[in-house]
Amino acid sequence: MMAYQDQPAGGQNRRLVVVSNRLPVALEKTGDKWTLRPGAGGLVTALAPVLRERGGLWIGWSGAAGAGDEIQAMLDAHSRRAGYSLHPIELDEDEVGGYYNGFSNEIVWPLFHDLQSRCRFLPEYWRSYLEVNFKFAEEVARRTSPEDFVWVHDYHLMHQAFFIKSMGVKRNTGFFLHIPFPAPDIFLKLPWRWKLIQALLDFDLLGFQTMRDRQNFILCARALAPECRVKGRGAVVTVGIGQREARAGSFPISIDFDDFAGTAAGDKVAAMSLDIREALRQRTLILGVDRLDYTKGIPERLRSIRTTFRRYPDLKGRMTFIQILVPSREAVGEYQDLKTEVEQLVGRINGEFSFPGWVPVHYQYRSLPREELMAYYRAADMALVTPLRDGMNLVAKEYCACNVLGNGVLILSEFAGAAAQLQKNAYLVNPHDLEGVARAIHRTFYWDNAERARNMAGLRASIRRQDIYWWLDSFLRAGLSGDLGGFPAQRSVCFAGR
Ligand code: ADQ
Repeated sequence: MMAYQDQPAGGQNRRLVVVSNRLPVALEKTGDKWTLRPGAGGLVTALAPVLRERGGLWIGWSGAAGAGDEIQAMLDAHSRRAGYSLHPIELDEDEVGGYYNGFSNEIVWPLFHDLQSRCRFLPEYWRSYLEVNFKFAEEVARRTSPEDFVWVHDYHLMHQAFFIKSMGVKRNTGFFLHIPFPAPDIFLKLPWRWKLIQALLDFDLLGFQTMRDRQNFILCARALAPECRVKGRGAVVTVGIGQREARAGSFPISIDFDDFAGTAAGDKVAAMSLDIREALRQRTLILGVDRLDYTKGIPERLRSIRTTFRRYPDLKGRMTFIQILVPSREAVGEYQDLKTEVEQLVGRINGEFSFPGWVPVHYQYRSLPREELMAYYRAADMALVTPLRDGMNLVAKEYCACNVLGNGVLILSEFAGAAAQLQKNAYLVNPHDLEGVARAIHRTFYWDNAERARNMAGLRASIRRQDIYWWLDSFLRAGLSGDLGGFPAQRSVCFAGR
């Protein structure tokens, strides 16, 4: 019999409990020995002070199978240093196959990015997803008290509130979806659509990246239950079906602007950035930075670059495109095929256009150290951020924050969540429209300094104003008290044109 803490734990008022698929650390085995590397992403950096202050807890899969006591000892030592606890969930091979590789990455990931033809709707994936969600929920119930705020992250764990409730345990729960929520035409393909909508409505607060995602969620709920109620207007509304009721809002995630801008302005990054520019002989540098993923539109982007040089020969020899890809999901066949496709395209484009002293496309397949990545951002005259669909896309924001000279150009897909916030000063494109993207590159290549400076200043001001701390504060305020004073509703994106 499990012991749930249904009485408030003394002195632990409203702890923050974060639940995510992975713990914010990387565990690696070299020979017989495990090592732990703390996570360095924006989410961990932003959450760490709140977790420390409130005496928080982070629950997630350790990513390391069969390590047992050794891992726990390392996590305990890390917890003491970090000032909040890490609690690992162990998953066996079948669970990883069904819940993670299967349901999460072969169903939800493609479906929610509008790529339903890539989905494998296997019933065994669904069963495994439920079992693992139940396993997580049991730990959450066991390790938390009714006073805590339980904040669940992302599409792997959409059934947390449902299972916590079905155990008869009362918790204040919030959920943030980092990826898009699809429109009904797409979502309704999911065989377990009704169960998923109901499970999401078991959370107290649902956070989406954009108004469009929240609207899609409401449209899907209405399509399945015409009696669905929506109360209120603005940033957070209440959505209910029968006994279930959740508040739903849009909370666009961001980056630690000051940290990126400060480091990028420093001497080390400045020197590295100069080296990059000199190596390219001061040609205009256009940059793409992505995790290798089919949602990021990388082959489409390369085809747009090819179209640019075919259509606008005046740019030949004057512009270099650098594409940096961080390896991701390397064991999955589809990702290996994508890597091959990208490499073949790079080869073909360089074969078609290169001449002595100029190679149009430079390609790197590796994870870059933070300062090196910032040096590329700082050096780039233009960033080409053209996902086919993206929850937010932090690369777009990181690029602007690092553009400390204020003369860069952001060409941004209208299907990235970031477009809703940045549309005024980014050049929006449809990533499927190769000629449209080529036109955007050609036009912005000739933008004068004043136009570049005006737009970049607008982009940087907007990202600075709504940074990761603003995001965190908005979500926690909505989750803990419902107080949303001063939190404006987000605009929806205007498309580039017909
Ligand atoms: P991702 O799909 O991973 O995140 P994104 O928001 O672009 O996408 O973040 C990628 C991160 O990887 C960035 O912080 C970037 O700096 C880093 N990165 C990329 N290439 C790199 C390289 N070669 N070397 C080192 N680092 C590299 C998901 C959703 C997004 C959403 C985020 C946050 O898919 O839509 O914005 O979560 O909610």
